[in-house]
Amino acid sequence: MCDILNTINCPQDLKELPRERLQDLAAEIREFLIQSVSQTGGHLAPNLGIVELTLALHRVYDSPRDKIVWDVGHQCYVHKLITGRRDRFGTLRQTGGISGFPKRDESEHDSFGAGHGSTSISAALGMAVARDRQGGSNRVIAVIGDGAMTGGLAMEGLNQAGHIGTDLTVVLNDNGMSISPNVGGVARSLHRLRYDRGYRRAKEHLKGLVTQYDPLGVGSTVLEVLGRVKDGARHLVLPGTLFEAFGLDYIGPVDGHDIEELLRTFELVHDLPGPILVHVHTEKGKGYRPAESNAERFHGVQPFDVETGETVPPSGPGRPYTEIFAEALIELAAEDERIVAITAAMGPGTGLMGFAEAYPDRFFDVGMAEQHAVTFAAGLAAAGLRPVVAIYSTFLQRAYDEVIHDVCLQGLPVTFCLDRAGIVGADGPTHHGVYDLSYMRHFPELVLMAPSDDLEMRDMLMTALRHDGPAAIRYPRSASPGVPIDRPMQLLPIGSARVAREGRDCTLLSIGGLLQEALGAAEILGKQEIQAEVIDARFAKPLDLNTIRESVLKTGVLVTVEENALQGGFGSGVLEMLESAHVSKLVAHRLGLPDIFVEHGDTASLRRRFGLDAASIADVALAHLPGRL
Ligand SMILES: Cc1ncc(C[n+]2csc(CCOP(=O)(O)OP(=O)(O)O)c2C)c(N)n1
Repeated sequence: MCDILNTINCPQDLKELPRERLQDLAAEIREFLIQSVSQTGGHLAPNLGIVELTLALHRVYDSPRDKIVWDVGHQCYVHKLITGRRDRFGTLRQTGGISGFPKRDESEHDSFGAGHGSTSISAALGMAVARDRQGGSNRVIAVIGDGAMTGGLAMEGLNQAGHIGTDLTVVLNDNGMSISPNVGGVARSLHRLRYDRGYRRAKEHLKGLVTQYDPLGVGSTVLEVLGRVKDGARHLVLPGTLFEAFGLDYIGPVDGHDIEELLRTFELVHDLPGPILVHVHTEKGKGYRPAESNAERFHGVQPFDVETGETVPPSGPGRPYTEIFAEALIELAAEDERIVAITAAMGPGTGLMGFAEAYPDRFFDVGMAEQHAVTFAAGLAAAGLRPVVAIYSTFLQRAYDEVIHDVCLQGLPVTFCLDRAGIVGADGPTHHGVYDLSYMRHFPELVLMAPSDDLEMRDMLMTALRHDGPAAIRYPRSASPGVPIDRPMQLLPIGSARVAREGRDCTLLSIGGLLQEALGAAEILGKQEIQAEVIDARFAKPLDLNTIRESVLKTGVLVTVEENALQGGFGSGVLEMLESAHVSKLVAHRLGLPDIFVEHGDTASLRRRFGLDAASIADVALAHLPGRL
């Protein structure tokens, strides 16, 4: 089935393959990807769409000497397959296995790590400038999707690339989709380019022009001649003016599933000087019908049945916090017209599509532009609305300054809903949301919360939206404990913790979803006649000094539990507070994530590894009891 693919162990093997066999190889790769990702889960649709493009790049360019920089990096599976990782592909995203993203320490062909979007042009430009300074002659190619192109960072990269003018190729992989259909002015103009009949007529006209310039048909394709046609003629017919305004030469659009056209294009571009943008049209999910008809669902997918495309729904009592948040938001929005919701290209992931349907004119997808999302929200709040910015914890890192400078410093009532806080599992270190307690805890004015169950999630959202200032709620990817929603939402007193279980021997103080583990630890300790007091902090800021002080003065032993980096995290905050309050007679231990980047893998195993499960918490508490130290 994979007769050709099995012979490709490095890009050189690909170069030696007869050109006419490349299309067959593409078909084998698609089949391989569908089968393999159906077992491991992963980013299927983006990879199915980029098979021919990846083959053409590796055929024409000379990796690792030439640098191919993947934007976001979720579309690097084909690249991994042909750069020596086919045999390990079954371990994709599994504990100890290969990563779902490019990683510099995984292969010399992964020239730059990624996971977050819009970085490729800046990184590739850096490599190009370093090459120039070192007298090198290698080529540098950034491959960026139309979704990632909506991020400001991409525009900043283009701006400098045009200014510097060095040799750099930007390949725009345009499939009309971010995770959902792409949005915004750039997307609209790319869309027009794809479907506008006037444009297509103009392209035909160009063919005529080409014949005039090239009557003998020496270079027979439009693209070959484009490189030689005078600028003026090109401007007449090609609406690549956005990129040309930045100072890049524009070539395209090219059919991204026509391997011959791709090869001819890159063979031409390979030797052209200066910064060039090659615009490639692809279809997300190409070659697998369920993914073609629902590219959004197959953008990133859990293991699925190849025949039907169905995934196995997660089992267990709880529900995703995302869902609980989304329902509560719709309820609250019904009573308060000032509430509006913002996503940065993550409508489905953040659960906001129901809100978008219920209140289409109160929903804003701003593209992959977290910084803009936050300052846009600040503007909305400054003018009287109550914006909710729903962003994954890891992506809000992008907007650190905007949260401080535009929101908190002005005390504006923006609610940040940080989904996927904590360990996220298979996506790994670029996506774990394990820094937000650290990076938000020191913002004056901000109220920072984390729910431990379904009811708290709802109460916190109401509390945030009624608070006359900035507030943030961080919640995990893992399911809630499934507490029945049997009462209306309630306002929580700002900065109030809750004693979840009384005890006298030690205090287990947890924030967020790990409360269940802390309660589990208390059960284990109870069997050994040790009475642990368990406190659900609820607020990481402001902290509840009275409740915490009272408990530790009683027990003398404190264990803090958080799914966040220990550095500057929740536990650090508690110890700082106790020190300021001169509570010094206690034995304290902080549980959380150590000062390393946590790899990808199964969430439960990662929690165990870092001591965040009930048994480990109980062990730590035991070890710190008087007489046991
Ligand atoms: C800064 C940032 N925001 C959001 C995301 C989540 N995300 C991952 S892929 C993606 C869409 C990418 O679309 P595009 O660049 O067009 O690539 P395609 O999947 O279409 O190949 C988004 C929004 C991210 N990775 N990084």
